[in-house]
Amino acid sequence: MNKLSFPRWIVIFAFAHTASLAIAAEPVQVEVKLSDGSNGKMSLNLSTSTVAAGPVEFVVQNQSSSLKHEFMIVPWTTKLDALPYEPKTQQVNEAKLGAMEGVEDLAPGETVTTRMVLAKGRYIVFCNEPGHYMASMRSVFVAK
Ligand SMILES: [Cu+2]
Repeated sequence: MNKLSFPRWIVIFAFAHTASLAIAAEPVQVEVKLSDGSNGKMSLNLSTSTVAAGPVEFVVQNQSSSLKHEFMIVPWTTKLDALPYEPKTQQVNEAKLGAMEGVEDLAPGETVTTRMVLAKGRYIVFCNEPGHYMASMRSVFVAK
């Protein structure tokens, strides 16, 4: 082995290490507002519906004064209203979904920050308290 090859390898490794730290330190931040306003109309609003694939930080705020809400995210390529649904419980059947993540049961007024790494793709975000998915607490989310 010649003397130059070892130091070169160290330099390349250091660059790769620095790059990964920079990405991990600055996830994209998305604000999520869960609401059932004064007229009782439920909504799930996102500050943006498209981010770069990679680390994402969701700041999830339950703005309700009386109801629990939640924020779930699942990879989904077809229609917004086509998640597997159980009319009996009025909920999306989570057992039939694959890789779902999120925050369950936020109390009224509670804010929770959750971080995850999203692969490139199309997702649906929704609230799965009984009746809320069908009451339009759902939205398309894309990681490019
Ligand atoms: Cu809800």
